[in-house]
Amino acid sequence: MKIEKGIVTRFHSNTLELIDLNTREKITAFLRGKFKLQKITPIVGDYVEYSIENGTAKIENILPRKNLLYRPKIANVDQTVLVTCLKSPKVDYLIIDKFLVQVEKNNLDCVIVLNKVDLLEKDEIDEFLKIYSPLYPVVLTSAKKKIGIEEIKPYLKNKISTFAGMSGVGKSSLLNAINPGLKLRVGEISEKLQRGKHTTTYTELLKFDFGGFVADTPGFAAFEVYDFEPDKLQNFFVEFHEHSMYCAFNDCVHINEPHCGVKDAVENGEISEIRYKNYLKIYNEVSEYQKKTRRKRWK
Ligand SMILES: Nc1nc2c(ncn2[C@@H]2O[C@H](COP(=O)(O)OP(=O)(O)OP(=O)(O)O)[C@@H](O)[C@H]2O)c(=O)[nH]1
Ligand SMILES: [Mg+2]
Ligand SMILES: [Zn+2]
Repeated sequence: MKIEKGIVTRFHSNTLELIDLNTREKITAFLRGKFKLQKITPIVGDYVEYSIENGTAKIENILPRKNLLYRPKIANVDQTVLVTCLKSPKVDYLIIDKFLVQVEKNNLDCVIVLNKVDLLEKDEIDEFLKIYSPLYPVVLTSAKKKIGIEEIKPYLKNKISTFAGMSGVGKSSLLNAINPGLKLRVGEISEKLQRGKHTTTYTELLKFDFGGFVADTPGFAAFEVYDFEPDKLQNFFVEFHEHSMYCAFNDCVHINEPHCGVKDAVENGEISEIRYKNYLKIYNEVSEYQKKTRRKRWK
């Protein structure tokens, strides 16, 4: 029996779609009964070994995962491309920072794409760049006007990426501009609500013609996963690290403590005030969340 290697691109109840890593062919494969007994299910992004018998492909082995993301559920992700816009739908910096907390919590590399720049004034773009370009690579794009499309490609080549971001920011539109063969469905922005309509509803791994895979994930509105202690939040604000070593207290959370390196850096402009304020807001949300779940546990 010959064993081939593939990557899982989509999952149905009983069958899986694979792309063979050598031939790049699309294959539909079945799970062997042993996986059900062992309660192991492959997920999108898994590297698998499969065999073909009488024209039927069967999964033989699921290879060890490099990592596992839960929202969306996908394995072996190299990086997140955080797609955002500022207008239509309106996205504020707090939402962006919440996404970045999730990115850092999952220990993923991140590229930020600011889409719909055709709707923005220069000073709006400059403010965005001032906050985020010292922290992450930032690419400015317009899927509509085909701006910045070539600049994103090198970040995507030969990697497994997820496109994350609120519904309606233009994730599917951008992917269509990057690789027209993908032909993804694009939604409208509800005029009344100024929100996206959750056009993309399932997780699928798509193949770029120039090499690499991407999951165009459903835009998630309720992504808050605060399953960590509030004092850990500072670890997910990457620019805090180099300043926290000047804090007088080892366990400083940079809020009420005196002689705080992070607060000093906010004061002298080395850390963005907007980011710091969002830190405080998210800190309170995490604290509230933790209190609530603790109360539930005691009941
Ligand atoms: N003005 C402008 N509109 C854009 C741009 N990119 C996308 N849009 C529009 O934004 C709307 C939403 O685009 P989608 O690509 O469906 O957004 P999405 O992020 O995939 O949304 P979900 O699948 O719901 O998560 C569509 O009407 C697009 O035409 C852009 O660069 N500029
Ligand atoms: Mg979409
Ligand atoms: Zn401090």
